Amino acid sequence: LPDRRNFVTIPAPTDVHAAWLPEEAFRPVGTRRTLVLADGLLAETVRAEVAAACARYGGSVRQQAGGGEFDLVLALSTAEQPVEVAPGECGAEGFALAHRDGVTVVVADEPAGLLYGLFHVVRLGESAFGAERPVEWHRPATPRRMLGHWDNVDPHPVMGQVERGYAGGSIFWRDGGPRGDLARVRAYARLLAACGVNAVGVNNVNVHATEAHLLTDRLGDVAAIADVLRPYGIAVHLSVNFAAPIALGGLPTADPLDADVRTWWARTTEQVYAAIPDFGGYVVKADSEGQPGPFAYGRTHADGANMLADALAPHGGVVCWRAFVYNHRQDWRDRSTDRARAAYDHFAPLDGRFRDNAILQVKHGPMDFQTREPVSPMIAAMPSTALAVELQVTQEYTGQQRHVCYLPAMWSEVLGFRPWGRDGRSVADVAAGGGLVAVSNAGDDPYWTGHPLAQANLYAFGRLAWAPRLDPAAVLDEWIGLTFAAGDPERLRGPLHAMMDGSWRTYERYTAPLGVGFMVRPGHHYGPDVDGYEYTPWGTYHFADRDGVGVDRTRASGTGFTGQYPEPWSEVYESLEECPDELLLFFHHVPYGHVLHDGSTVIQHIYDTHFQGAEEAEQTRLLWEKLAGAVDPALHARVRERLDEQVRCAGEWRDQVNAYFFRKSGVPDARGRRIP
Ligand code: GCW
Repeated sequence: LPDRRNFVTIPAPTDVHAAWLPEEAFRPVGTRRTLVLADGLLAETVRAEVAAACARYGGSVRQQAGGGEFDLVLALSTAEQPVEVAPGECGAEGFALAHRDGVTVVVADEPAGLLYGLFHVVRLGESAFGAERPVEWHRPATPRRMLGHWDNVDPHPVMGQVERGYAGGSIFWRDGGPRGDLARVRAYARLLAACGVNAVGVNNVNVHATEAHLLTDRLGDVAAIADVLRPYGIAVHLSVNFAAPIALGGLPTADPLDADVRTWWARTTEQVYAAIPDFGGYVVKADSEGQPGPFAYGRTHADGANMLADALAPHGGVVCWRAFVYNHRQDWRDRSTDRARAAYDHFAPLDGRFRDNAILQVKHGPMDFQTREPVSPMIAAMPSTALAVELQVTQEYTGQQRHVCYLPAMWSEVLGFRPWGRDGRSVADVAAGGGLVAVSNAGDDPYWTGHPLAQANLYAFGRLAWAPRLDPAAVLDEWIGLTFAAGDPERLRGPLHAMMDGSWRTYERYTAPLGVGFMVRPGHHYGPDVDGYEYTPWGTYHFADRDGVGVDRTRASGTGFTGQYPEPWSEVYESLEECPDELLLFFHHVPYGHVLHDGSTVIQHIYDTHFQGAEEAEQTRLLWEKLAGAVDPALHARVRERLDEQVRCAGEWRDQVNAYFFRKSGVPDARGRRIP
């Protein structure tokens, strides 16, 4: 690797919130005597982190054993260390942790493991140095824990600098060029390493004209970012345009089977690795929402992905090929076309035809990051293909970082779902082979995420990517302890759990009911508009009429989508009796009087949940008001301002959804509440 170690001299940015790495979180480490037995770039990062904490809190850090006692030892497994961990037991990024005879020990096979181990010790705080602790092993569930940034270099006329970004501008780009604020990039890298993320995609998957050049003549801008991310173990990925050989290479075609096209990609990729030796690979959105792809040449997506995989293979890179392929110009009158079916219909027949280093990146649900969707049947459909599961941390459909919506509650359900039934593998097990990927919610906002509490989603994504079985509430606890380390985290725990643990379900209650999805304002996707997408080409319909609502996706009478699931789910979803209530309208069109499992009718459920959800938003605001004085005033004000908007917007959702269904159905609320 090029020797670019001056990162330690990059000063911390002064105008951004420390998020989950405030100085105070390092006090337990910074007051102690630490020994770091390792060499290499990431070991230097470990030393620099500990040294910075010691400079502040009076501890010490040494690189050689002998002549002294230590409270914390971070050592490679090849070194002589107090707990015999055999080399190879930890793996590339894992670590072992123990506390024995008054010494806390972190052992790893590679410096990366020591870095993750150090941040784990920071997370544990004083308790890392307390009682005896037998050796415990920490190994990431998947080698690829990646955040994608939908950032444009040139602000897009409609989508702006960051597509679906709710946290200001890009961390990386501004007004057509690099932002040049490497201090912020470095601070971001630290935050990501501290929650376990090890890969970042630096540009939007919709690759417009300027951004296409990041692959060639603007590659230096990407290399500069890679240099700052590298010391934190984060590999850079680049979204590329499938038609790049035409636009950048001057070739007449981008046909993946054309020899010149293949040579162009091979040479171009060689140059990428010359500039960024540890480059992670490409991300590709092809034949999707207007992006070019292999269909134009009569080729399959396996042909397209394999061409790039072959160019990357000699260098150890991967191509993350997105499966988000569907017809966005469908006719709403055509009831037989079902967008939910699209990914499976396109990709399942190609199983087994992708190269080993081609990873198919599948959105967790079959539609598009809705508040509630079933798990995508794709996840069970391609046993011979490496799959990465994609989540959305940026809250496009979940309140756009104006609403409190703690998403790990949803992610944890998704990751724990077992597509083949109780005894089969889980979604997390499948993702272990390809990775867990998410769209980042961070931007150049001083709080990183617009809504300060949305930081918890970013933190939790990394933690769940590392350990998918973690309890979302426990992860929130970690986040509270770290983020508010300088204040009084104990006072905040109760109220913040009350505000956040159930916030995803609250959001679900006051928005689109029973899994039907959308009902948002077209375009920007914020706020209610029940029929907003009903007569559009986007394939996102609810089919409400005077008698009922929902999408019939059964084999018996609908689009047949339920048949894409293996048993037992193909039967469960097909059956009106067995289908879980929360997904009822995703799979079935039912009359308003249809009785749910809890005895309520669909129409009464709509009224009840909408009143309840909006009320819960108000309670959330009250809880926060009581915390004035317990957190930094500026942060408090920022959250309060967002909560005002959440309460307003939740009321709007409640009234529009309730009024809409009252007018359609004519059925009054059994409890006689006011429906406008
Ligand atoms: O949900 C849709 C978003 C698009 C996004 C697309 C995708 C980057 O509305 O803004 O494009 O998903 O995932 O590619």
